[in-house]
Amino acid sequence: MLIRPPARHTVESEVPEAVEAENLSYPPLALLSIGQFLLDQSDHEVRIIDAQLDDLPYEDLGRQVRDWAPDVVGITAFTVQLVDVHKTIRACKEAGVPRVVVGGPHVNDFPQECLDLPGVDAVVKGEGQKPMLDLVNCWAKGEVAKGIPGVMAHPDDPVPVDDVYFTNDLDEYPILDRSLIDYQRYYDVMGEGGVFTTMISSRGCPYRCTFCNTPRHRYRVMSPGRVCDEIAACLDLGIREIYFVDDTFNITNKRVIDLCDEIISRGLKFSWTVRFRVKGVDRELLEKMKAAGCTRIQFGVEQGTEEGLLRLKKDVTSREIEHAFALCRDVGIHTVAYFMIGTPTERSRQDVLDTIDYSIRLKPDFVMYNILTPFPGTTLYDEGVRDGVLDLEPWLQFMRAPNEEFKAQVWDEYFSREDLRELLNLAYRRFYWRPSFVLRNAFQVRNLNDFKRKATAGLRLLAS
Ligand code: B12
Ligand code: SF4
Repeated sequence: MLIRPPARHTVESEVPEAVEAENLSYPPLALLSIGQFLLDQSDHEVRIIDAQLDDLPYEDLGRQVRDWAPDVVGITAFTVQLVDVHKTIRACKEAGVPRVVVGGPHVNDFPQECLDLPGVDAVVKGEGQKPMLDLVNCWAKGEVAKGIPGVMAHPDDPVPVDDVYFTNDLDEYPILDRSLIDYQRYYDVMGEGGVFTTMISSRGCPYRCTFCNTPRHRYRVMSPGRVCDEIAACLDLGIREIYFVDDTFNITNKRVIDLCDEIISRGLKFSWTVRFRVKGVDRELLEKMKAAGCTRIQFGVEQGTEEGLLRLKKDVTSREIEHAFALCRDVGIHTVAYFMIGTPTERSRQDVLDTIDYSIRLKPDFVMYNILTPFPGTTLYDEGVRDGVLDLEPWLQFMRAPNEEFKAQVWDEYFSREDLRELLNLAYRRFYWRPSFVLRNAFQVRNLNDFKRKATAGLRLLAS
């Protein structure tokens, strides 16, 4: 049984609740990938529970686990959701589950701390498909799990902490059958209201933004043919919108163009969204993407000043940013701009207001603002510790004993947490409550459900 924990006690978030609530409507892609691999390569039975989607109370979760009585439960873990991961582990153990495995981004960063949590029998680092298969096969044969690449298991597995599993050939992963989950219930608040899913077509990113610790040396892509096979399987299920969650979709323009050519030549009709870097965006690329059905590009802009961009090692200039947004407008692809506020180079309220103004001047279709929250394991975090702004100890305590009171430290050299939240709310109001934005979106609403979703998100934002 593979479980995404409920999102009840997420570490106090750096985005307003209204935005967070809408964010949590994406499918559990990691669990789907692992479940599909197990089904493909073994006779194990698999069931996926998305306790987040249903906001499942722990008693109900425990009941479902007891009813199905799995031999092994696998849980996916984001660091910010550690309290819920912890409660999920407890619910499973109380329901009599013999073995609990935890994987996901949190484990990649803090494997030993996670293995030491009560109730955890093993952790999996890196891509979990193959390690999870080897682990459950090993347990099914009654053997002690030792020496499986990417796995650390009790008791006394001698696998070194830095041993992480990655495949060199992403095409070897089986095509995901989204009917393993309740795929019609997921949606994208910025989307067009059609049946929606997420997909991943590459792993890693070679850039070095200081706030991000995605694996740098292991950038790998799926072939266009493999990606299109999975798209075709989605279309067969009636899915019409796909969000590619690759860290950075456009590491090279050639790969994007090859994929677009394949989509066009196969006649695959759907609308899609990607996460992009600004660098390298040109008209030829955008026109090709538009022809292949791309309707939206999400850009991590983060800052509007050269100093801010340099400090975060974004490796782009504000001129390149403005050029990319102008080109998208011209070609007719919607844009989302991600910004951070409360960065080390925003030293006064005016600096943050300048960031907000810059985001409006760029004229994206949507903006997402986050308060910068440096995560341990990133270069920015190390810089904060070096400069005496951040302290690792509270994080370590949280990871060893997750508790609901923990608040992640923000970069508080110039602003208090309260100041930053106030500025964050101001940023959302300034962007979204401009008459030009409200009017444009009123005309873009496609159906009643779409209207309800957008209106609810908007009203919650206004109230925050
Ligand atoms: C899409 C995405 C989102 C989406 C949807 C997230 C979701 N719940 O599905 C949204 C926009 C909501 C989001 C929000 C956030 N995100 Co996000 N997000 C991603 C992104 C781009 C893709 C995730 C994905 O679907 N990957 C595809 C799957 C197939 O890969 P995977 O998750 O890595 O899973 C593999 C392994 O980890 C492992 N595995 C995973 N689970 C399990 C379980 C078991 C049992 C096993 C054995 C193995 C295993 O095997 C999987 C298959 O190979 C990643 C970066 C990335 N490219 O992965 C960041 C990432 C996961 N996000 C991150 C962060 C920090 C956040 C936020 C905190 C940001 C913020 N400031 O608000 C929020 C938190 C949201 C919340 N409340 O939980 C970090 C997580 C760091 C951490 N230590 O937890 C990441 C890694 C980005 C980064 N490099 O910093 N995110
Ligand atoms: S471009 Fe995106 S994924 Fe790559 S290092 Fe920067 S923030 Fe991380």
